[in-house]
Order: sequence, then structure tokens, then C-alpha cells
Amino acid sequence: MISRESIVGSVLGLCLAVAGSANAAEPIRIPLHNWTSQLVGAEIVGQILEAAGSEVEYVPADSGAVYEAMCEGDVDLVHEVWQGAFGVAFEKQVAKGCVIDAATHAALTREEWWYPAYVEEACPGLPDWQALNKCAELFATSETAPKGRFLGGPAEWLKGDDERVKGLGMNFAVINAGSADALWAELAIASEKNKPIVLFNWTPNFIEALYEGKFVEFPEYFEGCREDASKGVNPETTHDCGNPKDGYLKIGVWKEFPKNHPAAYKVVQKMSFSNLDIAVMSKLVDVDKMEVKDAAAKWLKDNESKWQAWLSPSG
Ligand code: TMO
Repeated sequence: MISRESIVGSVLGLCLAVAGSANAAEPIRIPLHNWTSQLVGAEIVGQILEAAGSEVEYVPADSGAVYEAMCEGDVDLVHEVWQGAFGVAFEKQVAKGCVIDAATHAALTREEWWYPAYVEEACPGLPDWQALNKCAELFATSETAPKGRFLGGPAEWLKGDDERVKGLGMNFAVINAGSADALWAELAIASEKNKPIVLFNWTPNFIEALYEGKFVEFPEYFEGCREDASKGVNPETTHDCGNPKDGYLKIGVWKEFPKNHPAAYKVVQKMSFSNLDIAVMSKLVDVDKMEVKDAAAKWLKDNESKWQAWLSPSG
């Protein structure tokens, strides 16, 4: 009996033989990560590239390790490179020459410790980080007492929170949530009871449409803060600063992408999501409870003139 795999294998082999060195026949591999705007945006970017004539394949991938994977050619395109989370990992591969900084979205981003507005009553002096530190015990749980509990995102978001707590000498313990949904679930419960909470959040995101709150103000971010211990308020440690406030959101591609997918590369270089685009992508799923595919279809329908311009040779 001929197995299905062997038929698929020989058909694939035939296709590859016919295509010869025309790598354009190979699908563009886009990773899927664990926050909502990225998942919706991956579908949107994929459909736009399909409209431009490419094939697309989605690969679930660790968002922290994806830059190394892209350097090795296992992933083609990361369309949501957040400076606060992934700037260091991304720029390292760009410096090596195996990843290209292909485009910068219009969106300006911030990723930071954040609290709902009612916390200010119990902790005067916020949003200053030193005021937060004085109130650390307010945020303590049995797991962290007497230290305050900071609820961080999944470890793969590479936030460097432990390093920051150490660098700034903070009286906090970092507890990493297992998922974005776990962050939002804890925020909902705490808000209902007016219970102090400080957790990782970012903008653009759907949270700002549902909750009042503020980012904690840490010592200003500066170039080298996360790489060079000698810089910053603590000369012994890295991460003695906040995250960038008007952080970039970029698109990175594998170095072979322009050669393998020249038409798609032209489109990618014109792509630009705004703050509203990113916020809407998350809201359609997290608030309106749409499926990712339906949310992507809605965004594409509502923004047709925008992305059609990215496809046009003159646009
Ligand atoms: C990368 N993220 C938006 C979750 O901070």
C-alpha cells in the first residue's frame, strides 16, 4: 500500500523539482504567538501576502526564541516586534546580519508595570516607582510576603523584571502569569474587590478601553540600559530603567526573504499598523469575543483602502 505521506512526499518532490530554484513557491512562514493582536495581525498579514501572490504557512513559535529561529531561516517574518519586550533579542540578530529590520509601523508602543486607578488611593505618590516601592507590602500575598507581588507576563516575553527588581533594589517578587488571559483574569477579580494589584500591561491593547489605570514611572529608559551594567542608576546591574515609552513596533524578516519573496518584500516594507489598528485587533477578540479569523476578516474589510495601497506598485 502506498502511504498518504509518500504520495504527498512525491507530489511535493515533483513540485519542488518543477519549481527548481524558484523559492517563491515556498510558503512564507509566519509565527503565531501568545497575545491577541499578534494572532489577529498574523492572519491579516498572511492574507495580504496571499493577495500579493504568496503562499503562507503559520507556525506556533516561542516569542522570545523566534529571533534566533528567524536567523536560522526557520521563520520568515515577525510582524509585531515590540521594542520593550523583544528589542534586545531582535537587534542582536539584525546586528549579526541574518535578520532584516524591514519596516517600522506607525504605532508607538509601551510595555510596563501598570495598576488600575483605584490603587492610587491606597498608595500615595504613584505612578512614581519609589512611591510604589514604599507601598510594596500592600501588594504582598502569602506567596511573596513581606515582599509585594508583581504579576508579570509569561517568561517568554523577555521582560527582564527580575533584573529590574534587583537593579533598582525593589521590595517586590516577580510572579509570571502563564498566559495573557491569566493577567486579565486577575485584573478583573482584583478590580471587582478594589484590591491592590500591579501587573504587566501594554499599549496599544484592549485594556485601555475597559479600565482606567496608569503605567508605573521608572527611571527613564536609555540606550544600553538592558545590556550595559555600568550605565544607569545602579553601576552593578543592567535593567535599572523603565521600558521605552514611545517604543517601536517593527517587522523583521529573514535575510533571504527579499531574494526568496521579492514581491512580498515590497509589500512588507510598506505595511504599517497604527495604534488603533493594534488595539482593534485585540478588542475584536478579547472584548467582542470574535474568532481570530473572523476578527481578521473584519479588519481587512474595514481597512481595505489602507492595505490595498500597500499592494499597489506606486503606493
Ligand atoms: C509583547 N507584548 C505585547 C505581549 O508585550
